[in-house]
Amino acid sequence: MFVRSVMKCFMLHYARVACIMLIGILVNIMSESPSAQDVKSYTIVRADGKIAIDGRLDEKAWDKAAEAVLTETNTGNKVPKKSTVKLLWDDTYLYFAFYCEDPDAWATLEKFDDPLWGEEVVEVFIDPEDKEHTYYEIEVSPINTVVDLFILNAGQANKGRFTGWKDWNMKGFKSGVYVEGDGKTEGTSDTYWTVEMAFPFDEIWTAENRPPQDGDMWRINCYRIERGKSNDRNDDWYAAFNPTQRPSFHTPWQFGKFYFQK
Ligand SMILES: [Ca+2]
Ligand SMILES: [Ca+2]
Ligand SMILES: [Ca+2]
Ligand SMILES: [Ca+2]
Repeated sequence: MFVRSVMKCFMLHYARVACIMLIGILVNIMSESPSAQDVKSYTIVRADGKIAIDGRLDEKAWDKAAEAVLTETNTGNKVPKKSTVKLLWDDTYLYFAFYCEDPDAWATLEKFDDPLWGEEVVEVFIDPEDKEHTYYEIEVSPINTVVDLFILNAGQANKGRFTGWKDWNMKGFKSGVYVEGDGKTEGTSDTYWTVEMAFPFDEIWTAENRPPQDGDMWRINCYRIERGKSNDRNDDWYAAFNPTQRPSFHTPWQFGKFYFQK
């Protein structure tokens, strides 16, 4: 009886020690490599036929592309209005198609390289190297104003501090916007706006292969900023392909994984 209870005591003790060790290992994994957590992935298929970059997503080629739903940037929760993105590629371009359901699209900034992030916009961040320190940022507004930057990011250990090189321009970049409604004027009754973008592979300097090879993976995130009324910041919301889990889009360690498929 005594032996059995001593054995039981030992077993309980070791079970407890094993449990504490396991928790310790888990805490270590979580604190040492938070970037190892899974991010969303997407397979980019080839475009069959030509895509006219006019903002209208009526090419047959777009039917083949998977539709990814953008969710709230911090939390990954559903956003109030349908917000989606699709991608395709051919030997010359990487294509994006955004759909933004919007009861009132508006924009005031009209000059190339204006700071569009203060208004309604869709954005694409591309890090082909997967090193989380440099990436291309391009934004397009409902009136097809464009701003492009090359970003240097200090990385997760430095809280994603970054600086943007705005004088850099992506030569040959094309975009088109279609608005069901009035994308310029605030206060109108609109339905949605759609955006097409074409990134020439020749300008993506940091990519190992241009065009990419079958199976190549690039880190990319796609965003939408919805600002409701221009004089009220309380109705703003932010959507992302992969949630950044903080109030910043500049989190290259949270970009999605996009695979090129031939
Ligand atoms: Ca089109
Ligand atoms: Ca809007
Ligand atoms: Ca409007
Ligand atoms: Ca620029």
